Amino acid sequence: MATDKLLEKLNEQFNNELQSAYIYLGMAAYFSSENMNGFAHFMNEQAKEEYEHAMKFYKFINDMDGRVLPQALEAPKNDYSSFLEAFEEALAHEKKITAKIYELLDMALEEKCHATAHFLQWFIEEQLEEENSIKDIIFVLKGIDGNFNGLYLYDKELGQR
Ligand code: OFO
Repeated sequence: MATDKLLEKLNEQFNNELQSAYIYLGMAAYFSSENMNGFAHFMNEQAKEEYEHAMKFYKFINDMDGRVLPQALEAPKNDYSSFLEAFEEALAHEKKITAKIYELLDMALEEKCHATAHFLQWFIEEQLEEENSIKDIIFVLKGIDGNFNGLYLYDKELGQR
């Protein structure tokens, strides 16, 4: 059974996932305002995934007889100097989230809570995938180097997500 300390940390992560959704929604709104619907679609899908991640924590906290405590979210940034900047910030954010998942796993292992350690395995893989998919986009955006034609074509590709 999870300790109160571990349940509190799981709750924190539930809120972090919602905050991630909100950050990506802010980025989607920025891309929409730039008339790049493929980029906006990509970020809206990302926001939906983050909500699903939060709901995995929601279910798990309940399964562990804890109580989910939603907290206030911070207003996300809604303007960026470039598309590259937005994705670089997304990568920096995901790295922070990965570190939080690792901390959570460290705590679960310290407390010998195998159910939590097992639950977190999915997130360890997911973080690796997310970081890598953002790195791929950053690579392409660096190549495009702000060129409108390049962005326009890449927008069509990201719209396929
Ligand atoms: Fe939930 O993976 Fe991103 O933050």
